[in-house]
Amino acid sequence: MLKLHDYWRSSAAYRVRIALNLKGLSYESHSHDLRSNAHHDPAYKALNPQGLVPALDIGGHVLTQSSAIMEWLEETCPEPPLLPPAAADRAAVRAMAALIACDIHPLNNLRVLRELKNDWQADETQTKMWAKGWIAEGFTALETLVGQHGKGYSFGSEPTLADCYLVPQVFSAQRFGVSLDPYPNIRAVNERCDDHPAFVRAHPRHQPDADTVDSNH
Ligand SMILES: N[C@@H](CCC(=O)N[C@@H](CS)C(=O)NCC(=O)O)C(=O)O
Repeated sequence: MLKLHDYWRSSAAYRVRIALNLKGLSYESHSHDLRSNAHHDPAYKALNPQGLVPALDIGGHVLTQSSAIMEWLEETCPEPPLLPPAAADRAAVRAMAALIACDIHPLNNLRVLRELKNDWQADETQTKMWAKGWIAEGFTALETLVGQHGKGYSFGSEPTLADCYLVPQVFSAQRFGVSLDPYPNIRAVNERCDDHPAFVRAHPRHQPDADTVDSNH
């Protein structure tokens, strides 16, 4: 049985939940509450030296980094494919994924926002503006890419890895109060995914460790 080191509101873990569901793989979820720094626990750091979620225990090995985990899923469980057949198309999907994973998400991560507040005395409004600014810059480019490549989903007419990244990033953007009005292509893909059972089951509010009353902390 696959064991996912998870947290309901982690967007990197959310990506992996979507991919596992799209592949039809069952897994056990082990939650680490980021608010209480459960991910800093030495026992967890022995599994993932970065102390970040997600990590996937595949029995004998623990995989870290959501992109590496999802590539492993794609290699070991190729059906249904989450990458298109042509190499250039695969590069386009990976580029959309990297735009989110490398150029948006790390700038808005919990530890970065905590450091802005604690070490650089940024207040709530300033950290929010920081996060929203980087999301807007990334989404502006992603909007164009989805317009070029999407036919219902981010790339083509079937879910790909790009959607596994887009949907959690939209969820996170909405928590920061980003409007999707300037991004109709991104919004349409997100709405399409909202109707897909693999995405619905992976949604933070459907996770066993989710708060019953959502807070923004
Ligand atoms: N590049 C990593 C990012 C993982 C990551 O940043 N996870 C976040 C939750 S989305 C985390 O554990 N944050 C804890 C912290 O910032 O202290 C991946 O894709 O797996």
